[in-house]
Amino acid sequence: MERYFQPEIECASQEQIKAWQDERLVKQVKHVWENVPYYRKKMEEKGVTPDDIKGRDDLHKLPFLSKDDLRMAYPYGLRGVPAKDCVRIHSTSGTTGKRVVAFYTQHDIDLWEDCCARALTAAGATSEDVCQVAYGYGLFTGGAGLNGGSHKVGCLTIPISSGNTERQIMFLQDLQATVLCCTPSYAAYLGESMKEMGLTPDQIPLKAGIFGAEAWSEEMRQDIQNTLGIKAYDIYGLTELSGPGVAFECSAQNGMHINEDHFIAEIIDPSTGEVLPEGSKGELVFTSITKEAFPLLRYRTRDICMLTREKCSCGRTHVKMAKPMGRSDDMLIIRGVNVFPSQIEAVLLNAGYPANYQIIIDRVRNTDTLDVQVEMTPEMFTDNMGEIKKRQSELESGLRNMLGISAKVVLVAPKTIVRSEGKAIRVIDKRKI
Ligand code: DLL
Repeated sequence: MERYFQPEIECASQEQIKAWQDERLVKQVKHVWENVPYYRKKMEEKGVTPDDIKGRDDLHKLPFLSKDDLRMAYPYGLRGVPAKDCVRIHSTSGTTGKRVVAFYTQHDIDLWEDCCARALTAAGATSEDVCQVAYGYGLFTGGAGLNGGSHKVGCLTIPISSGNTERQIMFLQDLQATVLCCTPSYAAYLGESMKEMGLTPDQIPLKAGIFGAEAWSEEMRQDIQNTLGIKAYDIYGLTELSGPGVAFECSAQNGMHINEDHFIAEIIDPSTGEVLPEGSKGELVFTSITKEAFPLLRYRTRDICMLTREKCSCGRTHVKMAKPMGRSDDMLIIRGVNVFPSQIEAVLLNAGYPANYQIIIDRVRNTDTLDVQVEMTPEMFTDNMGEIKKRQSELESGLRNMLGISAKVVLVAPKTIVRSEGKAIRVIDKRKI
């Protein structure tokens, strides 16, 4: 039986969803116009005022916001309420530039936790469950978001945070955790470590996992489901919009319902900004419609994705987003060809390799080189060089077919590639361009 945290919202009619979005968008635009001078200036430059926005159909009139705007307005420029009304911040790791700092009022946190509670409930969690939250706590949104959601559902929550793999496995066993929340790469690592310790999936009561914060393939889902003996559900979100729970997967396990009572999603052509029809692949753009402290209108996520309103078997009516296929800024241009790391991962996992790999790009005598280091599983590990060479060239031809350019594959021994407790680092680009 499908369970819902807020059935009247999650299963609302399309007319009701549109009515909420129309009304809330008008209010959100007015709030931004009155309280966020940075965005008001952008609206003025485009010649739009709140009077032009009567509902969802007018969304396209508003200017976009990008990560560059967030950096420019750092730290307080996009805040919609005074500091005295804010109760918390979260922040991105800032590896690719200035940090993004997002602010929250108590009301914002309350709605965000509802979204995470919807995700947990969709994965089958109830107050009977023990939920081990192994996303990082602190500035990262993963730990705090799922922690809050888990409380709302009434699960016994283990706020273990990321890392310390032995302790994670000890708690899974001793405290009989039934739901695990962490990044998919850490879930895969936990599965691998359990196997090494001689533990089989039936020795832990875990039944479901809520994995997100990074791209992961269907092949990786199967792998995690088998090694941990669970159902693995995807969850999506970004710090700028609140964190995890912007969208979440249901029992259908094919795409994530976007919480449309809080966010309006659009797909645009990333090069022209034109809004694309439903079912097209393009950049995901979000507009918050209920946020107080950090309202964002038409925020360009850079995530490449597709939306569908096809009826879902779970009974939820909110629009679904496909698994993001990568980020427009993840896209590598190698010898002039567009390559997404997810394409490389699909080739490796389809050929039976684990998701432990690293893509290394360099430029030698003005030509880009693409090396892929892939770990063998303990079962396939061999020191027979002939066998290794044969496997390497099989993978090389698989990659050439998928990408249209050649790549050099180096198979390495099990456990050679550094494991991640949070988001995995898959790409090392050494080119100095
Ligand atoms: O990763 C929030 C989060 C925490 C989501 C825990 C899910 C679970 P950021 O660190 O700001 O926030 O990174 C946001 O991560 O724009 C996507 O590119 C990527 N991302 C997040 N979830 C998924 C997912 C958190 N399920 C950025 N699949 C986003 C693919 C994802 N990519």
